[in-house]
Amino acid sequence: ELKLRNTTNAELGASAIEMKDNFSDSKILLINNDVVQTKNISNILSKLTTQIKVIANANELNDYPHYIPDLVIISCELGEEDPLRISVTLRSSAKFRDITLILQADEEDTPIVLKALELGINDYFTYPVDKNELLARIKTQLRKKHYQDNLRNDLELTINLSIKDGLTGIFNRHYFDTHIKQIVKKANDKKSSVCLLMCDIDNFKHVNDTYGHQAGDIVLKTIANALKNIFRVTDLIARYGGEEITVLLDDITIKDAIDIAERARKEIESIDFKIKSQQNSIKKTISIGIAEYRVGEPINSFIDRADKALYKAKETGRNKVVL
Ligand code: GH3
Ligand code: MG
Ligand code: MG
Ligand code: MG
Repeated sequence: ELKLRNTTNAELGASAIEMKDNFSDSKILLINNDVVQTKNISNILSKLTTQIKVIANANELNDYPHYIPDLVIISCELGEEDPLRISVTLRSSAKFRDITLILQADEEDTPIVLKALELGINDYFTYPVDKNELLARIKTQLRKKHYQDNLRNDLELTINLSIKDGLTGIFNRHYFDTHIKQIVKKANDKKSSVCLLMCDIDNFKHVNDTYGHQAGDIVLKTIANALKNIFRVTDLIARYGGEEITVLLDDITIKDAIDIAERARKEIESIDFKIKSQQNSIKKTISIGIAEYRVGEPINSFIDRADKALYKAKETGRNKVVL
């Protein structure tokens, strides 16, 4: 039921609190070279958070490469620098695109304010500013930002859960099945070269049987992680089955695929796996079967050839790469 007329101030306040009323984790940046103004604004905003940073010009942001504020207040009087240009630059950068932008204007700055609002700035205020008005505006924006951040995080988490394997963090079988279809279609359309690596941990059962299933999990995780570091970000690494990991390499010659598979094999061989209950670390190896996609070939047959190559690697002694 929507009660518009009878809502008391107390009720309004309560619903605001439900949204977010603690802003101590919010980071606010002032881009302003006027010491009196920044002191005054910081003073007002210190009611909300202690995390207030002041810089005199936008370039100073480069001095803090890991700093990402939630909200930026950009002064209209920055001398050389154009506040609108700063706003657009921040918005269009991957790092700062989600931050809230507030313009601090003068009474006579109306044309800039209009332009800024058109360019996607979130809000503005005119200086000198009423303390309560400024607090109300900033709180509203920080609440909105908080809400959007949560929404985005939930969405990312959901997407992540549906395409990634929970134990290893690499892509899951479902994602692999979907992705290989696209890559093979591309290979057929553009005649680009695609290779598939089918990797399997050698004598993995022995780890489980000797040190327990949890130790096995750690070995599997470590190997998946090592593989992630070896291949390019564009290569698709997926958990195909229990301890089988596939790597789909797009736009690569078979020679390069063999080279990188060999590097992966050596890298795994060099790892000292730490097992909780054991004093000494243990060694593990992987075997890799490779297949190069043949134009027109069904996906099943492509995977099957990589599988057969893996089987041959196992049959002929393990810890090797076989084409
Ligand atoms: P091979 O060299 O022939 O591959 O020997 P292997 O022991 O690795 O082969 P096999 O396929 O017989 O055993 C694979 C084992 O991997 C069996 C299964 O219990 C174990 N396994 C599969 N998934 C997981 C997992 O998520 N965690 C752990 N700890 N073990 C797993
Ligand atoms: Mg002025
Ligand atoms: Mg195995
Ligand atoms: Mg296996």
